[in-house]
Amino acid sequence: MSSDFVTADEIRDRFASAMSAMYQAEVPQYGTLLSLVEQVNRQTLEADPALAERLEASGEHARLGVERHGAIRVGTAEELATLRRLFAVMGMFPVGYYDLSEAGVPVHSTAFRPVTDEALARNPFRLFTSLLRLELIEDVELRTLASEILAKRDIFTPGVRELIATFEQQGGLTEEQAERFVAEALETFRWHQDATVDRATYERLHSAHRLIADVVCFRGPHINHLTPRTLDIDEAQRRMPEHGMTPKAVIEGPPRRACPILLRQTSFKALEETTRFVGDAEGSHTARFGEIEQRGVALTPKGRALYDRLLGEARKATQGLDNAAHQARLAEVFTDFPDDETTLRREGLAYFVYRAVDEFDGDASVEAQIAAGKVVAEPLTYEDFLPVSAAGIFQSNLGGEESAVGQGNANRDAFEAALGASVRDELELYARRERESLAALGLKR
Ligand code: OOG
Ligand code: NI
Repeated sequence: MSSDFVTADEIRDRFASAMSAMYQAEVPQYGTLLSLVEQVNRQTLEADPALAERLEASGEHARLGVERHGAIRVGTAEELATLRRLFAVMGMFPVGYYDLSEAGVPVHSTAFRPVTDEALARNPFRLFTSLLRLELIEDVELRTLASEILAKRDIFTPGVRELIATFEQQGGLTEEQAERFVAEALETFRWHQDATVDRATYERLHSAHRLIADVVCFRGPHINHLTPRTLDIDEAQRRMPEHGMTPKAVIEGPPRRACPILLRQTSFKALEETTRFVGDAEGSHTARFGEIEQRGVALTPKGRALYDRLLGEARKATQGLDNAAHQARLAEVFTDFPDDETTLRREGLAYFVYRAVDEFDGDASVEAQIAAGKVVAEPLTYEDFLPVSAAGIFQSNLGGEESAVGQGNANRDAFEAALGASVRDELELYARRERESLAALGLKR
């Protein structure tokens, strides 16, 4: 009797809010960040009623206050594959493949997230999930040591393992099971002050790469940040220091635009935290940080190619600049990117969904109906991540160190083998949503 089951959307919504509460208790600055973003969003909407109206109409306004993404890093294929099953309970599926070895970070990643319009509108909670690539560690002895340590831990509670299996057998969870599931699942992402290794081992792994120590030496994949969505990242970044947060040097991603594209992100530095090692030695570890993001329209492959080309050009010219100069230079380079919705749409640079605002018949061309005021095109929000930005965030929180760990070593097949499934193509998801919105209206482009 499927009607007795709690929906996946409901479980995800409860889990996201439990995760947010846990992170607020663990990292008080995150609470400060949330109120700052809330304040900026409120003021942005007050100052721009047209934006407010539009977010209301598209259903984005309702999700704004609950919208977060988080990030975790795991060490083994079994951990990743079990996470895939765990997230499926909450209607979150692996979307996209990100190769971070390109930037000297020995991981590859995907994002677990909801994929349908309804699910995204309800709560788009996403988790950027990275798998450590031990094969990129050159020192064989160290590699063996790391995998032996990882083999000894279980990052899941027996309870959550049981409930995942129950979900897979029943096709859903009852109210009582859902409640237990949220509580048990949360345990996996909790911060543990106690390391699983002695201090010498930690230091050995740490000196190979900070990230290796972070993944290998603890009992679980502590959530390392939770990111609220702001409507004005420049303003939020500007106000961070007033609230005791030191933002990273530059905002990642595209520059400020009239029609925001993709994703802009900034973070504040990780906190130094006391860690207790096996044998009782004390030390410190930087694991958690804060991040905010502003989301814009999803780009088509053509739009994305233009974005990547311009970002590459700007990169050469922005090395070492402070944020103001960096943004100014970026804005100059990006004048080659159209910045009005009509052009973005007509040139096939961005994805839109189409909605009828009045009855219409006759002409099946979408342009004709838009011109007649019968149909509106709304930009589809980008729900994913950007590898160059992610690398910048990783680096900022790894103390800015660059290392030569196996650069340019994408291996999607190995990632999918570990995951036990293939990742969905994010572009195909946007294209389908656009196509279906047109089909529902019986229109052609
Ligand atoms: C993930 C960094 C990437 C983002 O928003 O691009 C990321 C990590 O540090 O584990 O969160
Ligand atoms: Ni992030």
